[in-house]
Amino acid sequence: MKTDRDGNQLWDFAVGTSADDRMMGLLQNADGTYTLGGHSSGGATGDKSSPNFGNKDIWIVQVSEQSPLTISCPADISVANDPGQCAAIVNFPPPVSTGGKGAVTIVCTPASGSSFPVGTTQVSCVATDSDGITATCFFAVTVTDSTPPSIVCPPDFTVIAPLGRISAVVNFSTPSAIDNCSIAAIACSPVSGSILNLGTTIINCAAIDSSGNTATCSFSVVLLSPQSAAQQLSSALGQLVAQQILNAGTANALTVKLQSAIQSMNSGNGTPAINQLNAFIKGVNALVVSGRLSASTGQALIASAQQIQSSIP
Ligand SMILES: [Ca+2]
Repeated sequence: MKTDRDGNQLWDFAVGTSADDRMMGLLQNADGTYTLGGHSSGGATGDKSSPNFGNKDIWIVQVSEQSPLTISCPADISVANDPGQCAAIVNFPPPVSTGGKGAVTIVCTPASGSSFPVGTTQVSCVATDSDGITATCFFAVTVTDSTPPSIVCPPDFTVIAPLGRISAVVNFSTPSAIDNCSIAAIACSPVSGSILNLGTTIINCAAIDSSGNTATCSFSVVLLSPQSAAQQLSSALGQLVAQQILNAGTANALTVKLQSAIQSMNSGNGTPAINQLNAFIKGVNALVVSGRLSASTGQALIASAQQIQSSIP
């Protein structure tokens, strides 16, 4: 220990082993350091790295009154992620060091300006003086994912309920979702495979990322009775007339077949309805073959009629 003339402590310093160590003399050197001489009966313990060579080994120790090396880290940092990244480039002020001998270098790991992943990263900073003495401090960099996912719902669609039913099981594909980090869950309400009633049902879907940010989308499912589907097909024929793609007489011959099918279905007679829809399909085919209807338009009408047929048990 060194004190000033008034007995105030200026610094203290301890060196020794776990055994009996004694300081026998002290010299102040011209460079401000001190040389301590003494003997020790201790082995390789404490500050001594060599084994004991006899009863009392001579020690010569040089100490300086250099103030101890300290390092002070910046405060913890919290930032949002960089756009589109599950990370952020974070710059932080350099730590401040005091004391030590000679030039002091400070190295932080990770360095300022590094890309920090979402989450909390511990940064360690080490100050090293010219004697190789080090001091270390730590602080935390927390990057928060504030970017919600992107979600895309399936397109709206129409399905036909089984003849005579007011509801049906409806399946649909899961929405697609992407995120700058990762998607934790995608869910829809009602879920795919639910029993939906006739009419329009809005399906609401949401994606949540691993940080709890959410995105939503919705789509509609229209559940038609086969009669309603046949009526829509009948309306489609009317539009073809309005667009002068079909003449009224030709369209009417097809409409009559659809109306017969509707009446049969209203009476709960499935087989005649299937036959009347077959007659409709045959009529459309004849128009395509004779070139009075394009193949694509004809195929669309036939596909609709077949869809209605498939809903008749
Ligand atoms: Ca995100």
